[in-house]
Amino acid sequence: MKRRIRVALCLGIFSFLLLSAGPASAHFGLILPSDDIVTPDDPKALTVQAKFLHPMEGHYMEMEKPKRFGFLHKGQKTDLTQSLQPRKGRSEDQDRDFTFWETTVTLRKPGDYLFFLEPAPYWEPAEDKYIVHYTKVCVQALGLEEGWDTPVGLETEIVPLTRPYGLWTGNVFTGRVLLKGKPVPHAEVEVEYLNESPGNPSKVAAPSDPYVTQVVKADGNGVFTYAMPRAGWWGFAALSEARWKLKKDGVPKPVEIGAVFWVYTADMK
Ligand SMILES: [Cu+2]
Repeated sequence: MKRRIRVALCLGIFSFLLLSAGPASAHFGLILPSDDIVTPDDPKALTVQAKFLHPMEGHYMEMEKPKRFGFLHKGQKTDLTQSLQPRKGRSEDQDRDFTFWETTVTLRKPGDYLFFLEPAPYWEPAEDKYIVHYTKVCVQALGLEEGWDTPVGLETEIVPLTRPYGLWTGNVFTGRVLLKGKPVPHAEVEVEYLNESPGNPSKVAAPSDPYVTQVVKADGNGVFTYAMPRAGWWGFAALSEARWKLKKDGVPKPVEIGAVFWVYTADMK
């Protein structure tokens, strides 16, 4: 609870609003592919964007070039960090541009592509700490459904127990939270809707602050479940404090490490 109030302060500072006017919301790393499924008759190049934001509010943070960005396919990692290009965006209610990162990749081989991202540490003055969100998304390619349940081996990550593509609105997403490869019992997982999801007809307004970020807790084995009530992209973030610190002006500061996973849901029509 405390943490979410501080996040509200961060938003206030960064949107140059009155501190008390900042809505409660959480930070999320985001990997946004132009498609979550690439079909054999449509093997087009995929645009993949990396962003750092408050998804429900549509507030974007300035993002430095990620430390590491790539995908895992059939047990092999491909590094795409050097292919990332900086892009500028502007969200409706912010009077400044923000930087995000983009690349294009053509998925030529069948199987699941687990895209992953390790960002540069983000300094959050309102919370007096750094934030590092290890982020993942799965793109299914050319008909072979294999690989989505493989851990990438990140410092912390969510490993899906639900196949993370081809999901209908209303489906549940179940995942396991890992820290250094081990389950995190009773991890707290924050869930947010990407209000600017492609295909989302109208922005969702939160009736009050608790609606912005949904919160679920994992069980004793680090397993959590959430049912997604709307078509679009949904982000899941499990947060831990790192054992290590990073220095800010020579002073060691705590580091929030997040395991973030994104899934897309479509309406049954
Ligand atoms: Cu922020």
